[in-house]
Amino acid sequence: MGRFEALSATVCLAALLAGCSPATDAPADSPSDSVEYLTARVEERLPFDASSFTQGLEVAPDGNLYVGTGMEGESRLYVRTPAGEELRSVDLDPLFFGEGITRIDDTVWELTWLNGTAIRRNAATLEETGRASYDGEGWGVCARPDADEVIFSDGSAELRRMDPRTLEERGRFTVTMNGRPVSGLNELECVGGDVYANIFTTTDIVRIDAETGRVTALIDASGVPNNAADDPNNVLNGIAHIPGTDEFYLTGKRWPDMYRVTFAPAG
Ligand SMILES: [Ca+2]
Repeated sequence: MGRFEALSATVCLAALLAGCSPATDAPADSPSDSVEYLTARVEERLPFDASSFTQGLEVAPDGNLYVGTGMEGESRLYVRTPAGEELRSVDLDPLFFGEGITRIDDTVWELTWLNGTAIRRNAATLEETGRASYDGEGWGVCARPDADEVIFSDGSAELRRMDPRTLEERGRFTVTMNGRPVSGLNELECVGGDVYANIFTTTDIVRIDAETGRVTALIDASGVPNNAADDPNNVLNGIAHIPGTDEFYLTGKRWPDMYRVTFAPAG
């Protein structure tokens, strides 16, 4: 989701939880999930790009980052080092509003928000190699090569499973915590059997079981400094797992910083 108009439709998960006690507030016919409560701890601050309306963030096997950005006329996909050196960049069609990105094998996909179009590119050169269509809005995307699927978000509580080569939809599932749908699922990150998702406009991240859709952890990232200009659009958005570690990068829309973080038990 690119713009701020939909804010009123979203729910702060933390606020929702504040009124809930485990088990007793869950609907009678739904299970009480075992949810871990974690906190994002900053290990290192790295430079980012205050002009990037960040919508997608992923680390390549060589440790460099793919970044997808939004806004019509400004959207692009670029590759940079963790230290901030930009290695290559391609602009989207100025009519497109770029959204989530993910890499699988030698392909990078970039979604668009309201255009119903995903751009497929060569992961090394970023040259366009094709396009795919999908229904509705495109928000976040992440690849699960071991499951031969791509997970796709549209801002609702539903995630889609798609063919990683064609983005043909195979099915949908609802993300729930203690039986309640969790809406506003935005930028995604697939790690093994888990899908991590930013919750739109909040500093909450959920870890979702990719098979059942149940939330297994709620991660409080409110302690990660947001040094972006004072604009309600400039929220946390961007989570990328660092391969071979238990660490992640977090950033946001027009954030001048990116943070290497770990997720530790809260308290
Ligand atoms: Ca990501």
